[in-house]
Amino acid sequence: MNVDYTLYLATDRTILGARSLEAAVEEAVRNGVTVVQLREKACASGEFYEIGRRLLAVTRRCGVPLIINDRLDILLALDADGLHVGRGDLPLGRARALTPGKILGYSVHSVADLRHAEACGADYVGIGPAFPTGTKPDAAAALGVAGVAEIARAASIPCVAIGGIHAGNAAAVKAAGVSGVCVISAILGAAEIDKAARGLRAALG
Ligand code: TZP
Ligand code: MG
Repeated sequence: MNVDYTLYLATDRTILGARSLEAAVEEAVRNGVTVVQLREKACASGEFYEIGRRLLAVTRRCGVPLIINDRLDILLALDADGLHVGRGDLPLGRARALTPGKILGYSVHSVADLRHAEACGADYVGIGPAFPTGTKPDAAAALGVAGVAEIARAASIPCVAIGGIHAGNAAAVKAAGVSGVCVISAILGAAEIDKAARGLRAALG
């Protein structure tokens, strides 16, 4: 599958307040988001499936891929477009074997992690955290633009940078050689989601 990673939105309902996730994601996609990841950390399986079902209707209608964080069972049950795993999740090689024809992403923090992703047949990697972030309390130390660039330079598969990225630093991160940037709070935490997505797209060129 040919994926446009330019502006990758991962979800977190906890920062959305009273707004519906589907409405927020649709607004973001209509204003420049090119790929969506359903990432819900505190969610029972039935609820995860139900949110995914509603979100998939949105992403299908808008023509962007929906990637599921961590949960292979939910990906398969929904027949969504991809799976994203990290260290400590399902082993990447097993995830690859079980997701033929789907997008498979892996979170990396080093060139060694990247090599593992490539060896296992991942389609892309998420490099992070680029900058300090309050969204992922257990995130490793920030890599900075130079750290992101070092991994991106070594990569033979598409890379997206994640962590603390917003319209003010997105251009510098993109210049590090990534295919795109992944954000949570810069879009879902914004008072005006349409403007936030457009601002990021403008910064990314
Ligand atoms: N992985 C590394 S940093 C991060 C994840 C999931 C959180 C990114 O959230 P934000 O709000 O875009 O900094
Ligand atoms: Mg994970």
